[in-house]
Amino acid sequence: MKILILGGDGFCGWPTALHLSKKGHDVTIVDNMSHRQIDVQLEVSSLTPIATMSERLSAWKKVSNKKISYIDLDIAKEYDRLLSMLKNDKPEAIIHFAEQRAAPYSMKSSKTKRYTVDNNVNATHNLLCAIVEADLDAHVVHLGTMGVYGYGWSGSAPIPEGYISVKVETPEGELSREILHPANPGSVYHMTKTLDQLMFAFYAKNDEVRVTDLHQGIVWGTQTPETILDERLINRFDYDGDYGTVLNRFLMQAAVGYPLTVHGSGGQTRAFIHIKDTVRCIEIAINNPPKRGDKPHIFNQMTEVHKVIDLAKLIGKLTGAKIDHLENPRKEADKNDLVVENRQFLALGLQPTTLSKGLMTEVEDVAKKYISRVDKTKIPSTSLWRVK
Ligand code: NAD
Ligand code: USQ
Repeated sequence: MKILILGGDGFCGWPTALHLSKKGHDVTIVDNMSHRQIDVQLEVSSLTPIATMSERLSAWKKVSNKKISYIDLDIAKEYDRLLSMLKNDKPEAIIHFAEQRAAPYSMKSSKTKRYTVDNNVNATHNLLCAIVEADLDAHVVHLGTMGVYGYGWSGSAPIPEGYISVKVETPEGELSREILHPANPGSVYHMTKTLDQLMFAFYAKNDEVRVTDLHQGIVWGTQTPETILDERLINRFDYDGDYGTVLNRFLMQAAVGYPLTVHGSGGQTRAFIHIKDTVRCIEIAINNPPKRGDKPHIFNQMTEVHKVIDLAKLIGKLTGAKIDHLENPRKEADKNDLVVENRQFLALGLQPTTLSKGLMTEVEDVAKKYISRVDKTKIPSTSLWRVK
């Protein structure tokens, strides 16, 4: 299959590009390198030494004898180039990772809030609009987030996969409807993902664009069977206070002897998935496309649910790391219940990589190996949800 990977230089996009290329697909990466530019702006770098795109692609050619193409394009700003690319390349599937994805970065200042909205909303809308203008029947697979549902809205009731059944009282009697689960974003970044959902619903209804929206939990881990083949293929590992996500941050903090940075009590319960499973889920999604005229297919892309404090205690037990309870920089519930439906991926054959199988590998093979690259001053989360 001819596949475009928007955001294919990123943490989820790069291993996905390699996996799909290995499976024999004709892969083209599109990325404007904005995450690498934000690294420079924030004076942070990936814990792992990530190679340039041309080094990455030539290393892949060498180890696999397969070619991945690369186009440097800003999909939020360069509509005409995006349109010509779709008309010329005619991809059958388009995997859309190309958004600003850090909640703390999105809450840092009015500049980063506005950048996140401009970038993410325009990226998604330009893509949908260009697919229609190019008269292309490509399947869009978008990386959404579990955070669109919010936390605690429905108590301990399981979060369904995208849609919820409601009953409405009318003078003529009760009506039953299936609607998008109410959106309850916890950051400007998460808000952009709830806006994406409405754009998908509209373009699926109006133009019969085929969309699968993957509501993904927090991704942990670094390597996949392909990124491990050569050091120049290594995946990125963000550990800084803006882009680092909780479990990978704890693993790296344990390796350098930094007390684990639990926000508040750590009663926040979140959904998780290993990067190896992210890549497999995307392959499953492209192999099971919606039909024209279907409403967007929504899958909850997660495999496990944990409380932040339980993760910290588990890592503390395995490594001897101490735990620090910090004042929470975010505005979020101090504790919440979370039960998530993920039957669709399991039914389609996903076999989850569990925490118990991967935690220590990550500490030993990644965090400890690149310990000399750590800048401990970049660990604290300084982005505040409340304006002082
Ligand atoms: P990432 O920042 O590492 O990758 C995103 C890539 O998109 C970057 O390489 C960036 O340069 C590129 N990009 C951003 N805006 C662009 C634009 N306008 N034009 C072209 N390229 C652009 O992030 P990631 O962790 O790989 O996340 C990928 C997607 O998955 C995001 O949409 C994110 O919301 C979603 N997601 C990530 C996680 C996670 O834990 N990492 C969890 C759930 C959902
Ligand atoms: N947290 C800590 N200590 C830390 C970092 C985070 O206690 O050092 C807490 C946060 O306060 C929060 C939870 O851990 O309660 C998760 O934070 P996170 O940074 O790991 O995840 P989040 O900000 O939600 O964002 C990440 C990705 C985002 C994706 C989302 C999936 O950056 O792209 O959409 O996970 S989800 O959380 O399911 O919405």
